[in-house]
Order: sequence, then structure tokens, then C-alpha cells
Amino acid sequence: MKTKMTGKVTERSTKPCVEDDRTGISVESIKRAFLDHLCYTLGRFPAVATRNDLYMALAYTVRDRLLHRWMKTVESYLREDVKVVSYLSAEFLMGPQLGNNLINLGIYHQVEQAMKELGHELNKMIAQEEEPGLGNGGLGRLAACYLDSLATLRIPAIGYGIRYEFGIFDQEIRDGWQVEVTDKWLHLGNPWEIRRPEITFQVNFGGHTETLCDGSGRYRVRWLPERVVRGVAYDSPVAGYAVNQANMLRLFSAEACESFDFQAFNQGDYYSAIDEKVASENLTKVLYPNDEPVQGKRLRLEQQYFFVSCSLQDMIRLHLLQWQNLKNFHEQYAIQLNDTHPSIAVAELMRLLVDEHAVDWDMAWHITTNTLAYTNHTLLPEALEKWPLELFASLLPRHLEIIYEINRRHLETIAALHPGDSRMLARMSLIDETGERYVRMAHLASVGSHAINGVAALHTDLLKKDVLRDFSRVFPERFLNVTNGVTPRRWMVLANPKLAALISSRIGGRWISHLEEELTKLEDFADDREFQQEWHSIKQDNKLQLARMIKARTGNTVDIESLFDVQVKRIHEYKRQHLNLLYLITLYNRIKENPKTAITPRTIIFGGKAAPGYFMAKLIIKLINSVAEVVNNDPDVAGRIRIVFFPDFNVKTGQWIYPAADLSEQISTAGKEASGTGNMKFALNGALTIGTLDGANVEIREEVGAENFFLFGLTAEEVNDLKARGYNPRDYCNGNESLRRAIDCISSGCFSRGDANLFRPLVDSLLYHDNYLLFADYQSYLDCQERAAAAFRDRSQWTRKSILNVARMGKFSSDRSIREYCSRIWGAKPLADQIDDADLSAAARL
Ligand code: F58
Repeated sequence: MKTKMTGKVTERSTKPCVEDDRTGISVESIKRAFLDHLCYTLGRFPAVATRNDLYMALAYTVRDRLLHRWMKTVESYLREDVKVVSYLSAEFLMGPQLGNNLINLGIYHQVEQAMKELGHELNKMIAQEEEPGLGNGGLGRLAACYLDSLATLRIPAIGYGIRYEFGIFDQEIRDGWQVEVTDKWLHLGNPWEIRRPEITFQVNFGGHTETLCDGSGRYRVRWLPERVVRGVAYDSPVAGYAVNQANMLRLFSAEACESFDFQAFNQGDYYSAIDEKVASENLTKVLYPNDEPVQGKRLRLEQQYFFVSCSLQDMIRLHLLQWQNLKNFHEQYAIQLNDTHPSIAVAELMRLLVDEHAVDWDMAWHITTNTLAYTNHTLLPEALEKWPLELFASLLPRHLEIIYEINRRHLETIAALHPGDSRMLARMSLIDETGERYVRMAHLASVGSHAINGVAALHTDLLKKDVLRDFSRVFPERFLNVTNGVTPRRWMVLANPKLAALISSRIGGRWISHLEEELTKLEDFADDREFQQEWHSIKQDNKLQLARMIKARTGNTVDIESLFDVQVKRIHEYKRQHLNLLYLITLYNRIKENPKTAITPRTIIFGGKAAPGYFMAKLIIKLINSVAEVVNNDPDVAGRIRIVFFPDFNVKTGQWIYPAADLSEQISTAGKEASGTGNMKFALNGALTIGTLDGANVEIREEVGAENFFLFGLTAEEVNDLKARGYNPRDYCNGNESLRRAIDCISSGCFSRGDANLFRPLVDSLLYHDNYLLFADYQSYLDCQERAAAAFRDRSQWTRKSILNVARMGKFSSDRSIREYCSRIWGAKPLADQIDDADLSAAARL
């Protein structure tokens, strides 16, 4: 230990004046602050501190610096009378915070040095952090990237969501099967959040409504709930990159309104007295781990309403701190609905305005529709949320009344525009009455929003043609596309520091916050042999690092000279991990037929979680592991193909995996993947893509150039045509010898120790349905893989393509997406002033 445990400046300090230990960013200040937190926040002295203590002390040190910026930011909100963006999302997949915060605050190197001087390794402290897995996949991670960009662009914004006690499960692989283990991300404490016991809101459930006339003779409705839950805010600061600004993620946790039911307690029934407490707290206990909506689960609707109500009440509270009434609410707030999960906001904002704040209906509707905007993230019809009417009525009786009234007016408008078209009315109604009755949440969101967007050009097109066709015809002006993006701070600077440094060495560091303008400058170096060499050797370093992780987590040894061919994403039939497998089985069969066959050595890395109740997805994981076991252990293969299933793919492991990939698998059936964002993370880290014309792949290919992208498969239109003509997968199978052999292999038990039944459901589903057209795309995929393999053999050409890919990927920064949301949907502007140290007292109120 080189420094005394004291808040005073040490003898070794060279600075004449002492920096504030809560805000200072010199090595000395950081050391003092760290030791101070270790001692006085955690009650530990260095000699007995565990790795977690060290991580916590450092996290608190960093948080102080974030809070300082956050308070300054809030102060300038108040001063500048700004419009605030509220991003409502049931999921925020933030990933580990420490490393990212160090980068955004620009103190990575000072902190590394400070820790080194105290005898600690920063890397290990960063690795100690449990990631908050409060999301399932792309949608939740997109929300996190957007928070990063909002702060970086200095847009006043708040992320609103749910503080799940258990996030997405941890995945273990046992005997080749996925096993779900509960994610106890809070068990060692969460140093980033601040609980705000005084920022709480009541949320009602159930009961009934009654009408009354208020003092001024107005008709009013009162909701008499059966149950009341309290939502408590937890805030985590979100720093922008290289700016003096921090925004906030505000997550709500459910608590009982009274700790005990005193009546039951007095009667001596202790257990039923705490029943209600337990029931209330269950509300935010666990994230639903599905990548499709769980239809009809009461708790899920409770979660959605709970966080939406808390968030809207919070915005109204903040608004009324500054304004006398709510008439200009839509001028002060832009609320983005991240898919339909928060779409109950349409009815809740109306309820709060009309019932609680006595705003008349028309004015309330004007405010609501001008505040809300809706992003759709899926085209899969089965993924569109709808709630059984009975369930909805029993939980949210007042909201159903409001929805009926919205619907009445909405259908009146449609009827006036399309007289006599009763089928159109039925299709556009907020209530699905074709069988069991449902509330259609995408319809509710579309009617209640002034803007509706898809997340990639193709997706928005298909949305307009298909899922929301009627709405796009009636309200064409509401529809627009905002292609997704990812933050280069986490996905390049943090995940791939060596590549980031190499890029900066040639084009300077401005690219980190101006990706679109700056990254193209790399094109000049694509043919530079020395640069290619450096580029390649960084890829090899990243592959080596991943190889070590693979060894540690799976026991597999992989060769870093082989092509690292990676498919990491949720496991889903439409994403077609099993198409990748069919290719691998085909390669294997070729080797078995002729062990001398020349093939480009490949390491195929899969990763991803399956929804716990999604049988077919779990069977795909089992099949990957079963094929891996046979192929990896066959001496004929002689290391030319290695298949690895990397367990527990999440943000943290993603940060190791993307930078190490040579080839990125984006092979969904065209028309099914709304955008994809993994495709962007891979390409920004120098992987080439093998993919279909689906989601954002289309735009990635346009940007990087057709010659730098391995394209295969049917287009979305061809998929539809083929299905319309009548698709028979067996014809494809019988007509293609190598496909037939691959399928035979699986069904005869080659990969299941002779058990012909294990994979039968998968094989049968392909042979008899093949909903995602694997067989139709099989040959094209095979040919394309061969082209990729051949290209990889020419290192210099491959590296050139890799450089060009990165150079041309600037469009896919989430900064560009957020700029588009700001100008085209939200009408939000960056803060004008660079924040100074003005009086912070007003900020303290928030
Ligand atoms: C994803 N959706 C899309 N949903 O599949 C992907 O194409 C897109 O890039 C991404 O959104 C971001 O726009 C997605 O991740 C979910 O995880 C939902 C979670 C809640 C239940 C329903 C699915």
C-alpha cells in the first residue's frame, strides 16, 4: 500500500491545490476517494478487502463523479426550459457499468494508474461486476445504446423501466442441454443505483369505477381499486462520452403500501398479514425471459402497467414543479414507447389527465397523441401483444373504459373515411373480436401516437405493407423508418481497445463520437500493407483472448489461425442456427467421405439463450452440442472443424466475442428479423457478414459494398411468393443429395448415440413444415460459405475487406439513430450551454 488511508492530499501529490475527492480526476484524488470509500462506505481496511470490496469502492468513486455531472445536468434542464425525452422500456440491458463509465468520463487511464499504484489490477475489478441483465436481447440492449447516445448528444433524457430483482437467467450447459440458473445480480449490492424512498407513486389494480359530478358540475369517474402497490424509484446515472453531461435511468421497484395488514396482524394471523406485502413485491421480482410475448400472463400486464403509471406520474410531478398546469405537457416531454410493452401509456396518460387532473377529453387526447410515439420491433404475427379482455377488465377496469371511448372515436373517424367498409373497421378496431376478445396493443399504440417507426428500412416497408397496413393507409404521415444503431463507446472502445487505438492512431479520436463523418477516413488505409498487418495482428490477439475464455468455459481448444465463424444471438427458429448446423454436418460428411478433402479450417462459435419454455430452441442447443461432440472428437476431422457452444451469452461475454469474429452469421429468413444489432457490432469490429437480405443487413450491405458482404438466400418477396405457391420442403430435401444426407444423419441418430427419437421433432418440423425455409436456402448458403472460405485464404484481401467494412459502418452508430429520433419524432434539442458549476440547489429537488 503506497498511500495513507486519508482524505488529505498525500506527500506525493504534485498539485498545488487539493482537488475535491468526490469530483477530482487526478490519479491522487482517485486513490484518496477509493480508499475513503473502502473505509467509510464499505467499512473495510485494505488488508482484508475482497475483490468485491475493491470493485465496490471503485464503483462508488466513479459514481460520485457521475452524480456531480448529473446534478449539473439537471440544473441546466431547469435553467434552459428544455424538452425532455422519456424512453419507456420494459427492458434495459445495460451491461456492466464500470468500464463503460470510465471510458465515457475519460478517466480510464487515470483510474488504471491509481489502482496500479495501490497494487490492484483494474481489469480484474471490471471483471468482478455482475451484469444487470434486465432484458432479453436486442430490444433491451437497443434501449441501453440509446441512453448512451442521448447523454453523449447532450439531449435531456430519462430512461424509465422496471428494476427486476432477477434479470435474464444465467445459462449453463449440462449434457448439452440448456439449464437456467437464477440471476442474482443484486446479491452483492448494486453500487450504481440510488434508492429514492421519497420518490414513490401509488399504482392501483382491480376494483371498479363509479361516476360522479364534481363541484363545477363536470362528469367525473372515480376508480376504486381493489389493490394498491407502491413504486419506489431507483436512479442510476448514465454518462455521455466526453461531455459534461449525465442523464438518468429511473427504474421502479414494487413495494407494499403498508408493511403489514394491521387488521390481520391484530387478529394474530401473522402469515396472511404479510401475504399482501409478498404479493406486491412479487410484481417486479423477475423479468419474463421470453423473446416473444407471453400471452395472457396477468403478472406481465401488472408489470407493464406498474412501470408506465409510475413513469407518467413522475413526469407529471416534474412538469408541475415548473409549470402551473398540463396544457403544455407535450411541449415539454416526448415519450417513446419501446415496442408495445409500455403502450398502456396511451390509456394511462388519458386517465391521469382526465380523471386526476380534470383536463377535458379533447385537450387530453391532443396532449397524449402529441407526446407519444411508438417503435415496433417485430413482424412476427405471433409476437404482437394482445390481452384477453376479461383479464384486462379485471385488472384495469378504468383503462378499458377509456380504451372503449378511444376506440369509439377512432372507428368513427375510419368509418367517415371509408364508409361501408365494415371489414376494415373490424381489422382496425382496438378490440379483436374475431374469436375470444382481446385488446390489441399495437393498435392502441398506433392510434395514440403521432409517430410510428420500424427499426430498419426493410422492416418499416413490411410493417406498412403487412402488420400495420390499414394504419399506414389511414395515417401515412405517422409512419417513418429509423434504422437501429449501436454505441461505438461500448462496442468498439471498451470491447476492442486495441482496434480503437489503432484507428485513432491514423484518423484521430473524433470518430468515437462522430462515427459517420470520421470512420470513412480509414478507407485510405485499406491497401496499406503495414496497416493491414497491424489490423490482422489485433484480430489475432482478440481471437487468442477468446480462445482462452473458450478453454476456460468449455474445455475446448481452438486454433486462432482458423476462421472464427460466429453466430451469437437468441436461439430462435427464424434466426436459423440450425441452417448453420446443416452446413456443418454437410462439411463433416464431406470429410468422412474423403478425409483428405481440402477445407479452410473453421471454428464455429454459437452462443445464445433459449426461452425456457421454447422446446424447439432448446433442442437446437442440444443439437449444436451433440454435433460438436461428434465432430470435435473425430480424428478424421483433424481439427479442421471445431464447434463450440459458448455458454451464457450476454453483454459481458459479447464484448469478448464480437471483436474476435472473422465471419458474422446473420442468416435469418428474409422478412423475419426486424433489424438485428449484433450484425452491426460484428461489422464494426471487422467481421465480414454472411447474411440474407433481412433487417438491417440490407443497409449494411449497401454501405459496405456488395463485394465485401457474403449474400445468399431468398428475398422477403421471394419467400412470400414461394409460400403462396405452396412450399414443399420434402421436394427440396429429396432433390439435394447433401441436404438429404445431412437430415438423414440427424434422424438416424449419428449425433445422439443412435437414438433416432431425440431430434425427431426438429427433423419432422423441417420435413413437414419448414416454416423458415431452411431447405429452400440451403444450397445458396452452402455456396456462399464456400465463397467465404475461399476469401479467407487470402489474408491480405480479407483484411482489406475487413478494414473497408469498418470504414463504411459509420451509419450504424446509435448517435445517428438518436439524431433522427430527435429531429423527426421528438423535437428534442441538445442542451445549449456547456454546464457550469452554478447553484445546484434546484437540482436537488429532482
Ligand atoms: C428485437 N426484438 C428484434 N424483442 O428481434 C431485432 O431484430 C431488433 O434488432 C431489436 O429488437 C432492436 O430493435 C426483441 O429483442 C424482445 O426481446 C421482446 C422482449 C419482450 C417480449 C417480446 C420480445
